[in-house]
Amino acid sequence: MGKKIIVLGGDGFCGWPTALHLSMNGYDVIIVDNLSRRKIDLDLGTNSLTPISSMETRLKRWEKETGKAIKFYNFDVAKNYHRMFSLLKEEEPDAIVHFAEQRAAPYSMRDSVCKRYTVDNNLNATHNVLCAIEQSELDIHLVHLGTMGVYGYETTGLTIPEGYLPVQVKKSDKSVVEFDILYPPEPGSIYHMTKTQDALFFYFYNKNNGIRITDLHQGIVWGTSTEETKLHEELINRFDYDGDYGTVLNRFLMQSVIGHPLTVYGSGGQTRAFIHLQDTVRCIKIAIENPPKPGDKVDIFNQATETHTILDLAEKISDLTGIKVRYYNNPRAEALKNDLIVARDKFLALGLNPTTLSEGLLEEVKEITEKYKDRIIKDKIVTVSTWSAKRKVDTVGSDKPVLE
Ligand code: NAD
Ligand code: USQ
Repeated sequence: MGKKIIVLGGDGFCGWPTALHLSMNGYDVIIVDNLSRRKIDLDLGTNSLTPISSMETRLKRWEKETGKAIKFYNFDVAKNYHRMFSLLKEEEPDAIVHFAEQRAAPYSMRDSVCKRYTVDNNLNATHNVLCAIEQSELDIHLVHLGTMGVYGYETTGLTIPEGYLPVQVKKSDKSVVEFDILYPPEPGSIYHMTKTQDALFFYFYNKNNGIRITDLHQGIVWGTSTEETKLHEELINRFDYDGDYGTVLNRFLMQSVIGHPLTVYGSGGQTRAFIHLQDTVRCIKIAIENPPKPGDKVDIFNQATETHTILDLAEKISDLTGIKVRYYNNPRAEALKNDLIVARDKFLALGLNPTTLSEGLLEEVKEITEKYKDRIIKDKIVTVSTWSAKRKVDTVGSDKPVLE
């Protein structure tokens, strides 16, 4: 058996295919998840476009298809500290991959309940993991899924570095001191704010306790299938399409199949970073295989393979499908347009061969949507979560960009 890895949040959109990819590649995988994401779907009255099996069915099917066993523990990492700690002592993992957070920006801005849940859940989950690693006295490498959104989306003209910004400060004697600082945090939602605070936890536990940590600032993940999830329908991955959890490119692809106008917010001038799910799972394996050395500072990677404006994506899909672009009042407080230049040399240097947006892959997502389109709850497509009460919910849209 290869190295032992605990995947926190291993029932989720990124966690499930990651657990399978690691298991397929000889790692001994243990999943921890409290199934909170499935419960949020029930609370919101929505669902995954794809029919996801129970964890029990998923794991039995995986063992049947591959002969490989994955263990599963159902508990809340943010609340059950002692379970987390005792699991580390029992299993003595080599690494932990931490996905177990509430990850939707719109959900985190919905109301005071969702804001407070996101803060409690995300900060306590991350802190409990760090505290348990330290108390266990084991040398466990922590790989965390962060977000490109920690850097913010202001146009600066800078290439966003991988985590650290070199700065020069003039002292009173006019000499110049140079050092690297964590890139200044610029969160755009309560969810993104929790990720900027995670970074400070990592900084502290690395400095104070020498914990080896890799923080992956990931862009928007698109696609739904990986080589492993395609092995059997019972291994199918979740696909979020609703106004809170659905991310932009997967939403546009889903909308183009069912004939819904493509829901561009504002002018569509926002530039964002993207990565296909297949590359997400490859990057995580690469990160596990290349841990920081003892004594190294937190290792930060930008996990994104390309950038696009939202309007460019919508127009590309519109050209392929004939479904029209429609502009909605932006429910979010964000710039009308921004540039985004992202350094992403580290994964390339470690051998990532990026999968960029190609018609073939767009086709694959469309095929999945076509197959399961009867499951879509249409009135959950438009978002009702706004960044403040003065941003009115727009369910109708316009054929002209909304320039405010
Ligand atoms: P997801 O919601 O599908 O998966 C998260 C999983 O964690 C869920 O199965 C949930 O039940 C579980 N979970 C949440 N809180 C928990 C807790 N306290 N204890 C135990 N389990 C808990 O989200 P995802 O899309 O797979 O994202 C995973 C991570 O990757 C997140 O941290 C997110 O910030 C990051 N990320 C995602 C994207 C994306 O586009 N999906 C992009 C960049 C970064
Ligand atoms: N957008 C639209 N129309 C839609 C949905 C979104 O125009 O129907 C726009 C938004 O206004 C925003 C952009 O598309 O400008 C991206 O929105 P998104 O919902 O696809 O992504 P975001 O809220 O940024 O969050 C997602 C994941 C989150 C992750 C983040 C990476 O949910 O977990 O951290 O992507 S990043 O965007 O790089 O910060």
